[in-house]
Amino acid sequence: MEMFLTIWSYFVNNVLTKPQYFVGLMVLIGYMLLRHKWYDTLSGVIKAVVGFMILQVGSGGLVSNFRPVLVGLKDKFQLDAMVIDPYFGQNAVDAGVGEVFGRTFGDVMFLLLIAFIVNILVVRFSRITKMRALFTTGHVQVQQAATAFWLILFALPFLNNTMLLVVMAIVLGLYWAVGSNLTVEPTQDLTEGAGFCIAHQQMFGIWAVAKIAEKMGRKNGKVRRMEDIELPGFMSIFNENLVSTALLMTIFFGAILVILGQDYLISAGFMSETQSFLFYILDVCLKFSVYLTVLQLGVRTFVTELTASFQGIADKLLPGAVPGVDCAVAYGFGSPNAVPVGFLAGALGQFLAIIGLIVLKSPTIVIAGFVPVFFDNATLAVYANNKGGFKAAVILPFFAGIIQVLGSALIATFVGMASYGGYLGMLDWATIWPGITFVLKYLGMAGIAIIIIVFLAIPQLQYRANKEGYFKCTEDYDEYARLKAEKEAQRG
Ligand code: ASC
Repeated sequence: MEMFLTIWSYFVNNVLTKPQYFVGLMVLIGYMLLRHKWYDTLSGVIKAVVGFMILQVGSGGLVSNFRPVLVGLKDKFQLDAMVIDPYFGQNAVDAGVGEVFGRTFGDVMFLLLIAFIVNILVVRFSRITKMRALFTTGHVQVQQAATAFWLILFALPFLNNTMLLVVMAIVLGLYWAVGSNLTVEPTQDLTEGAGFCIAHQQMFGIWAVAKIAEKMGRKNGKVRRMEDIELPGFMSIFNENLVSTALLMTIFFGAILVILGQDYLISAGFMSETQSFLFYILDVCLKFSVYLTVLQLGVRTFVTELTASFQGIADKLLPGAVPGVDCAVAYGFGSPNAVPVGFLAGALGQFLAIIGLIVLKSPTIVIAGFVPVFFDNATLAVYANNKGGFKAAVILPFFAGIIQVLGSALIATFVGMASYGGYLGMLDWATIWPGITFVLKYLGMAGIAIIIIVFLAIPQLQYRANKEGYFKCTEDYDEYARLKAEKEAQRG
């Protein structure tokens, strides 16, 4: 017994609470089950562990780089400034979960594993659950598991650890399964049956935008898409993540650093007296791009192994299911112009909402992060354009931008994440997840039941609305499209 306890605590201290080794262990088990060659398994495990360590370098850098702005705004104006961005959100959880709840990021990785198993199980029984999609976007799963962990722990502090983990895993696993399932039809329509759906951070958003855009398109008679509209060439600079991050951060943080002023930054010890103020600002702002790039490299390196080792297992277990993939995959379909247009419309919405927060003296000020403003709104625009044309692709991301800021400010202040400098900030996490958090917080056990029932009901309602075509959509898209056209002709 004594020996078992010693081994267990060694395992907990060195593997379970050290995400880099925990991810490595998951990959090891996955590849061993798949009977991969020993050297492929070894290489996968190394990539998983080292990839996670690279991510830690990036996220550590972001935290220290963000410090002058956070500390400065607090000191000078008693403001909590918070970046809405999945990586900043993940960081905030990493930084705060120990201090606030006495938990570690290792717990988050464990939640991810169990929630993913929930997703696999409900898709395994898709004839009953009507859920057809497996969430495979691992880096997003890490960010979402981290945020869901905080939100649910905040809402249900009275549950013991095991119950809490079970509730979290069911809610998060159902969100993955139900959300990605909602994107099946719009994505199959966009790609004319390419056989994937979206597993990202705006899945309910995609569904809602597709529905609203369809109505807008119908009302206007013929759908006027942006395929033939020419954009000025300079917009192409926003196609590159690294460049846009540098530009956006220089504009936002540059402005804040100028407002904080050289004197404050020197007196607080952030900058030395001999340093040029201009180059200090450039240094700080451009480093965001550096650390984000490092962090993304780390994520990509370990996630590839994580999903590959899991995917093989899923393939054997889940015939007929479609994989949910990164939202950026959708940019290869529809109009390429929808991407920058959605980004700019969303950015305008976000900026207006941020000005609103400042004018109304909100206790939390939001700083636009690159990932929501770009990936959310560009994605929404691709779907809006496909279903409703140019107008829908401008108007809907604009409102999404406003919601991303206001919803995130509200929930992050409420649950205390704002003081750790970041919140996930993508559309579903500024709408659906605040809703889930409020229901759990105020209705307790009844809230848990309501959320699970609603999640289970959504795919059933989708199925009821189209019994004949529902499974055809993933299994035989041409037949699905034929049935749909027939129905529409009948409707006139
Ligand atoms: C995210 C996230 C990213 C991007 C990427 C888009 O939510 O964490 O790195 O969006 O997945 O392709």
